[in-house]
Amino acid sequence: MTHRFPPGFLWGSATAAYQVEGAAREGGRTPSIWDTFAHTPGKVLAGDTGDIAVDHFHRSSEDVALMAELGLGAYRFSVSWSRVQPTGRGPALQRGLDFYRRLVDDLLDHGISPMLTLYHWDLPQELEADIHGGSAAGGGWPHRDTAYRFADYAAIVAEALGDRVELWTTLNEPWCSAFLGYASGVHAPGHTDPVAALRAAHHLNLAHGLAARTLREVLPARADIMVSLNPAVVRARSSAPADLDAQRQIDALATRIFTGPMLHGAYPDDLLADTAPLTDWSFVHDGDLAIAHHPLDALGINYYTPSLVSGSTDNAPPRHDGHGAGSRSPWAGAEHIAFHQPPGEHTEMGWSIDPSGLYDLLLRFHREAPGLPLYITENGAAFDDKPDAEGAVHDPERIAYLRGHLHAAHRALAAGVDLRGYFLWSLLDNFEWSYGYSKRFGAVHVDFATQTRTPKSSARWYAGVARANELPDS
Ligand code: IFM
Repeated sequence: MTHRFPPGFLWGSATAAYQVEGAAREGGRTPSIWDTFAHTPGKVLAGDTGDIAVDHFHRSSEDVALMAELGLGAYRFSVSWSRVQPTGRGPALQRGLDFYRRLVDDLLDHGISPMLTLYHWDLPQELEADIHGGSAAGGGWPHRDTAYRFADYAAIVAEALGDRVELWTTLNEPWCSAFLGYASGVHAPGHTDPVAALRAAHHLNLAHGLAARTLREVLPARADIMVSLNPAVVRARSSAPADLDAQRQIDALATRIFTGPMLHGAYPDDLLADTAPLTDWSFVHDGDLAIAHHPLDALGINYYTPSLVSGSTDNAPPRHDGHGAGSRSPWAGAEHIAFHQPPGEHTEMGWSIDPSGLYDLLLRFHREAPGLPLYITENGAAFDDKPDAEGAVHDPERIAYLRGHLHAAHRALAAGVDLRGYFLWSLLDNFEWSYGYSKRFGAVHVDFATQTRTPKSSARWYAGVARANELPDS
């Protein structure tokens, strides 16, 4: 049986600005919440920061040439908001926009389609510290005005690059921005307030809708507007009512809190009931949900691993993902729910390897949003990859991971899912947030001391799949 993909299927790789660019203080860029967080002692493993990262800002031509050599058809990158609009409000900084224009032109010259993400977690620090709005939660995403600032920023980027970028993503994984940033504290800005996290989630939904509306006004009709979510695949440890209820609750907090407004124009009733002891949701204003429900041209899905939950904590303490002293549960109002390690193999992140979760997600959204094309905007794995004596990097575990997940994607296509592309996370080893440089997700190895790039065997394998538009039998 052959595993051919449809003609025109997009094979790409992905990165994000703070994880790869470096050049943190160049060209007028101001700090984002991640610069501040990473420079706060104890927040990131080994005190690592994105100051230099993998120097993509200076090496983007080399990196684009590498993508071309690998035969990749698309590159998903994010724009650093504080590089193009330093204070998060007011005029654009042309020098910042010029960097992205050069990157996009370089990609197009090499026949690589750019997919641009407006927000991959690096809010300008000035907006986090904003006191103008007078919100009890201070600035940042718990503060309503941030959503409007985001729409203005979207207009700046769309006006600068709308003539040459056709694939636009508003937010990347807003769950992480809201719940890891404001409830568990393992991500910037490092707050541990569950109500702030729920407010942040709502303002991210609003920001997405406002930005999608702006993009639709500014961009040519051919441009596709989407959002990249990390919907959870939540499995119950047993069919006991308490475990099934835990599964429902986490699904609401992880996934339906975003897909409700974005795809259906409403928050799920069970989410509102579960969180009623914390908030009355009065921060949702009339008309917000209609804005969040802006029509989309596609949906981006990021998938790595499933979760296994139970409703009682008698056998396992709740497990919170992420490094960081003083972190709490990200699950606002559901802190009692226990997360268990699923059986079987796992990656260097401790994440279990289960391609069936990807299949399940693709089928879920195929059914839930009929007619909406899907992209896998992130999928990949961290392993402890090391160069051998000859300098080559062999990563058979990553090849096996990719093969399994691409088989799952192919199965979903065969079941009728309108899947348009796959973006491997990540092109390069990079700054893995609170884990610093300790986790390598790249198909291309980076020596962080010299910035030397070495394609791993998985990069060559993936290049072969992309060129053939087909999965090899073995
Ligand atoms: O590195 C991250 C990325 O920034 C967002 N999605 C998950 C990846 C792996 O943790």
